[in-house]
Amino acid sequence: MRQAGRYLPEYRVIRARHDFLTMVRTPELASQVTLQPVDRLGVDAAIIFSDILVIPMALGMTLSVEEGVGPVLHRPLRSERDIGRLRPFDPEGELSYLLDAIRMTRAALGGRVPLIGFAGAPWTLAGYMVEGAGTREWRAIKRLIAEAPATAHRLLDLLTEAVGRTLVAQAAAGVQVLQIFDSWAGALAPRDFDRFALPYLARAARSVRATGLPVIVFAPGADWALESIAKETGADVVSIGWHTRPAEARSRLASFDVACQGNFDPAWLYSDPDVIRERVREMIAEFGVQGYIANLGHGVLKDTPVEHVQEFVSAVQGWKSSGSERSERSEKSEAGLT
Ligand code: 1CP
Repeated sequence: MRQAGRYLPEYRVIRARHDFLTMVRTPELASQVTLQPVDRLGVDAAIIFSDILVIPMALGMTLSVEEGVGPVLHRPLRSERDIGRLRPFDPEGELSYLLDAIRMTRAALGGRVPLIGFAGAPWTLAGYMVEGAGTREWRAIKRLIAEAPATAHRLLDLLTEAVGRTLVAQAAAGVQVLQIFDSWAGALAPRDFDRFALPYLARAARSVRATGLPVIVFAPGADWALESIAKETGADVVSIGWHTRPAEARSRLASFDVACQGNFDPAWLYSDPDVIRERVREMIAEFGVQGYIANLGHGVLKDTPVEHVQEFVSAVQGWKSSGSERSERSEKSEAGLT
């Protein structure tokens, strides 16, 4: 999940001097910020400091990140003509800052922890490009799929190619894991998810198989589709949102060869460190340690006390070294039973 950001004092120091987009587009700054949670928290992986909205920018849209408003894409796409105005996609040219940041970060990490690259899924990117910003109702994008489904499919198709090529370019630049965020999956009714999100998510995920890198897929709010996500995307890891009970996710995914990641509700990082520790213990016990990446179920919320994030990490890492609290699942697997 998002692990850099304003809850980190050292992030705020850099952010006070540069706006968010300058940070994203300056490889030295992006690399520096990527390392902050690794250095401060001792997390087991780094995720490159960037944003899912770099693809719409590379396609020619203008992005601004406004104080108190969040990211805004100007002149949102509403018609076939608007889509026709997008630029041909060239990740090596338009996203060279991202690829340079990856190369620089790999060198700076010196193999300490793996580096994760990522992109937004086609449906989520289409949502931002048609709405222009985050929204509660998703009225413009839903109107487009209802009124002009062929236009929506054309946009989704174009984005699928862009997402796949961006991830492949990140792999070539040195990331060691790829994650696809379908953050707006929960906006769709199941049958619409099956038509407008899942096939494109699956195509994007499958188009990067040739890199040989592990692929993580995250579609929060559409956890009812866990099985079809696992089946259609062929992902190595399915990220579980905090709406879903770990044991339920595990049992529904038992017949697929996938690991699970998640799913601590980041809001509970506001609670007392003792409560965090107890909740982490429960979460890990429920998931079981086999094929499991302990993580949040969404990004760190701003104003989260950094010591509480540290508590989460040390509770997870403490579990690793304590033999007494292992789940039945991992004991079985150690005995070669699973
Ligand atoms: O300092 C600031 O004001 C910027 C806040 C911020 C940050 C730290 C934004 C704006 N993006 C990011 C970085 C970011 N975005 C990372 C960082 C990697 C790291 O941890 O170092 C990642 C993985 C993302 C991905 C991203 N951006 C997603 C997918 C994950 C998710 O949260 O579902 C989404 C939806 C975005 C869009 C976005 N960018 C920024 C904001 C505030 C948002 C959400 C806006 C909205 O939907 O209303």
